[in-house]
Amino acid sequence: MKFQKIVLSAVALFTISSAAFAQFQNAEKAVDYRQSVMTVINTHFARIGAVVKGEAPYNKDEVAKNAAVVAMLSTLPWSAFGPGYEGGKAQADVWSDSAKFKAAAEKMQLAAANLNTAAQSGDLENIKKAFGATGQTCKGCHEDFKKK
Ligand code: ASC
Repeated sequence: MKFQKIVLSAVALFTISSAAFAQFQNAEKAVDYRQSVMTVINTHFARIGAVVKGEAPYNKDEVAKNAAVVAMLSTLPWSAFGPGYEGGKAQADVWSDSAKFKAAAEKMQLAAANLNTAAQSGDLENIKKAFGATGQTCKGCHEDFKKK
């Protein structure tokens, strides 16, 4: 009886902690979440891009706001690429080569943080460089891990 109680408690504890670790109800929700986050990242990144390309005037506060959004959102998609969340446009390599994927994700977050630093300081030349570097991390990861 006592043993059964212990087993039941252990099962209950495991169920509760698994539920806490599983951040999405299912793969479809995870795919939807990461695609949504990347869509918003793209919107704000492209607004900086327009300035960098000379298609829009440089407004320090606007670029700073957009870069802060990109830097903040850059931290979000990765939990939605966890085990069991295969699908969407993600290649199987995201899960089979997760160390490489994690490194690419970290590179992007670091580049986005650097872009944000440049944007807050208001040096357009630095913003241009940091924008280019960030775009390269987006592109590189998509080339390796996104279905064409
Ligand atoms: C974006 C977006 C990408 C990258 C890439 C940068 O806004 O959707 O995939 O930037 O184009 O080179």
